[in-house]
Amino acid sequence: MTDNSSVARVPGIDPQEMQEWIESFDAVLREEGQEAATLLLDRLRARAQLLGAGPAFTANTPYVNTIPAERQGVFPGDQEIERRIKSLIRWNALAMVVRANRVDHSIGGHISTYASAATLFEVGFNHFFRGRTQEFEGDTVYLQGHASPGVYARAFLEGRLSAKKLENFRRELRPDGGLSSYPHPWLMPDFWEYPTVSMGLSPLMAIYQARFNRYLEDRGIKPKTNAKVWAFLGDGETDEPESLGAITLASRENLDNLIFVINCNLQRLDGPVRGNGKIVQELEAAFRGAGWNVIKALWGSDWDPLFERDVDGLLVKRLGEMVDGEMQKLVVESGAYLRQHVFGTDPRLLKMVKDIPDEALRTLRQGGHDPRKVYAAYKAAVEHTGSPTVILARTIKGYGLGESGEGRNITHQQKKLNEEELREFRSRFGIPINDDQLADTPFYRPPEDSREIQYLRARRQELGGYVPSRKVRSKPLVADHDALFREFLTGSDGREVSTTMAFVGMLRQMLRDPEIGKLVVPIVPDEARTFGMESLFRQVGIYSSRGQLYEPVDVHTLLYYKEAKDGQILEEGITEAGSMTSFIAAGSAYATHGINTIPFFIYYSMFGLQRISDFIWAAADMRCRGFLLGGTAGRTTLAGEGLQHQDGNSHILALPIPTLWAYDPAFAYEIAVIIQDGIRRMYKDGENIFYYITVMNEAYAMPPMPPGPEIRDGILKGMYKYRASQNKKSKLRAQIFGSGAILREALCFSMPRRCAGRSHCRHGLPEGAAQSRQQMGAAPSGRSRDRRVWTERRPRGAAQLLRGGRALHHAGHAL
Ligand SMILES: Cc1ncc(C[n+]2csc(CCOP(=O)(O)OP(=O)(O)O)c2C)c(N)n1
Ligand SMILES: [Mg+2]
Repeated sequence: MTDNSSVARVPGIDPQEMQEWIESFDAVLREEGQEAATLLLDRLRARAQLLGAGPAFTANTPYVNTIPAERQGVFPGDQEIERRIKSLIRWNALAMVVRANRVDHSIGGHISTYASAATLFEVGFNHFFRGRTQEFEGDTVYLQGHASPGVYARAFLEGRLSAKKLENFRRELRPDGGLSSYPHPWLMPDFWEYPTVSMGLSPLMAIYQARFNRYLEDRGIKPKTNAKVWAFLGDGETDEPESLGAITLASRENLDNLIFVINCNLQRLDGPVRGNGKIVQELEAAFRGAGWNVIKALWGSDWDPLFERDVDGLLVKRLGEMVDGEMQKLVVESGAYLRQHVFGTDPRLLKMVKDIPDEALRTLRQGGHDPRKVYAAYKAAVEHTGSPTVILARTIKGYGLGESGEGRNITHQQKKLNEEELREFRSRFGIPINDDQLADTPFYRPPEDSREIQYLRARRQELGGYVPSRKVRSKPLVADHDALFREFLTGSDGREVSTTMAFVGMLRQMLRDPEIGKLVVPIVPDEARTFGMESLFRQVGIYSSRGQLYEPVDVHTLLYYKEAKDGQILEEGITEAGSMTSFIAAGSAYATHGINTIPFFIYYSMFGLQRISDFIWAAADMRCRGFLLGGTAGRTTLAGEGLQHQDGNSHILALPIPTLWAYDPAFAYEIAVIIQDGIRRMYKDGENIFYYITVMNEAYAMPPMPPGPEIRDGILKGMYKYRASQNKKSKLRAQIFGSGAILREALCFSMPRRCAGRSHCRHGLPEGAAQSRQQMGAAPSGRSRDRRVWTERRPRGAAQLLRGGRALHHAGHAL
């Protein structure tokens, strides 16, 4: 029973009546349960709407924990020992950065991100993140990159990293090796799986990874599991457009295998994320609006008794109206300040905290620093079905750094602590290091048989091994796939086709192959028709987790838009960034899942390296494999389209990426040689490289591959002699180079007399094509060859779609 006097007055409502409403609701909740109470509210809301008195729209819930104390359940771990382990990790993470910066003050590193994320990480490591074992594929965890010192410090306690490695943080080239600044699978291939430090990439990668996991399951390529994809993000990071850019895809696809944890310390690098607003509420509205399950973990257990006393919601209201700038101030101020500024606005609030001393008020914990609240949120997230979950956890940036950084605007760049500050930190977290050792700031690892180490190891063993940990588990392919590409080496018999069409022909062949057919993952951002790929819709289907719930408008045509639950094409819609993260998921599946999926991502070349290069770098860092195809490349004949088809720079942008093999072919046989060799290098020999191949829309006759063993080699190296000069008399010698779109111009120049009109120029055409073909052992022309490799053999009626490069050419103009 509530005391009538404590009910806040609502203007125009009799307090007695208000009291009765609250009591009735409490009774329904108590006796009928939460579901009934929610239904009652829904019903009332609907009724109010009907009578024209509907409540104003709000996508927010009050500024309190989503999971009330009475429903949070029991924390299953040993809280005291976990706190000690966490303290040791905090110390070693801090020591790593402080020591490195003593040697060289330009080394950098971060202390305060991990300081705020420690509990969020530790509850995951001790209770949730499952390692990859023979029996279970394991969870995928994207860890906030700037918190890497904490991950290294944990691995040190786990016995996975030596003190020497920690010593050489950010100095990987030291004699005994070191540790990369951030999660970097290229530099630490046995440790890191996912590069996360370029902010905004990992949320998008996580969404498409979770969707790709479902794709593999729906296509029967991997067994269905309850593995989760976790992504730990900063609240400032959510300002990156990529961070929230695909959240509706995650809910649309019901990705309940996906969990975001957003570390809401209210600060970014320079200052508050939303000084004049509330980032938690803003994110809640965005995610709820997008259909996510939102769990707020804002307040620690110390706050529970206060909320219990807050029957009329005064405290909740007060916390809801304070902007983040004020909230941040509370962290650095005294308990008296907090009493005055939070509770001093209403005598009834002051009454609530009258028995709590200032010091206890000051140290009231945030939800993200309370393992019980974090555990409850994670448990609810992993048990939730039907939609992805985001956990918004309130923390303090630089937690534990006291005067030297806690909650302060400078904290992000804090890398040095003086002896006094180190002493305070040491004492606060109970690290067994003497005062006289502080100047040296040594790492500390308790003995192997200590309770801490035993506990930590036991927890990881129970959860299937260490995380993060990268292991390549796929088996190499065996076939050489000669037969798939042979037809493309022999030219098109004078038929005019584009290199795009040639590539699509190869893709079609590969999709039919018994070894690699099911492993091929075609990815398109709404350009399949432009590239003449629509016949693949029918051949292998477009992936849709729901199958096809409607009769497509073109169902009566042969090439109808076929969506299927086991469809193979990832038709991503207009998102090159999203498509690229699908590429990353598929291109790294050889390590993540032990499955050699081979992605072919084809897009307008102008919207690739120029637009989403950071993702392409991330793919390189992740040791991704696969093929990027830059379509309509090279200053095409689609000039009327403006700059979207005037790519002359993507190869320049490809150049600096060390593992990206970029080619600008002009002839089908070149593409065939490159792709076949690429599959061998990546999936048979296990090289961690990927390919960028530009393909064009211009149609011309494809010559056969010139004879000679050096040609194949030359193509792969990037240069070979296509033709010698026919002018034998000239004293002067010229070497004319060309590739891709300019190659046919180069061929004109190589003629004794330059041709007058390029559009009708035939100099690019091979001479003695039949002869070359015979020399190569291919079927001579005249004998009927199977033309399906160039364009799909189709029944009459679809002829206009068959016209290879030309059809493509016209389609391009129509866009
Ligand atoms: C794309 C990108 N831009 C800028 C940075 C530089 N940077 C590193 S950390 C940081 C602030 C991070 O703030 P937040 O996301 O809130 O994480 P916190 O450290 O507060 O947990 C910035 C701007 C970056 N790493 N990536
Ligand atoms: Mg932050």
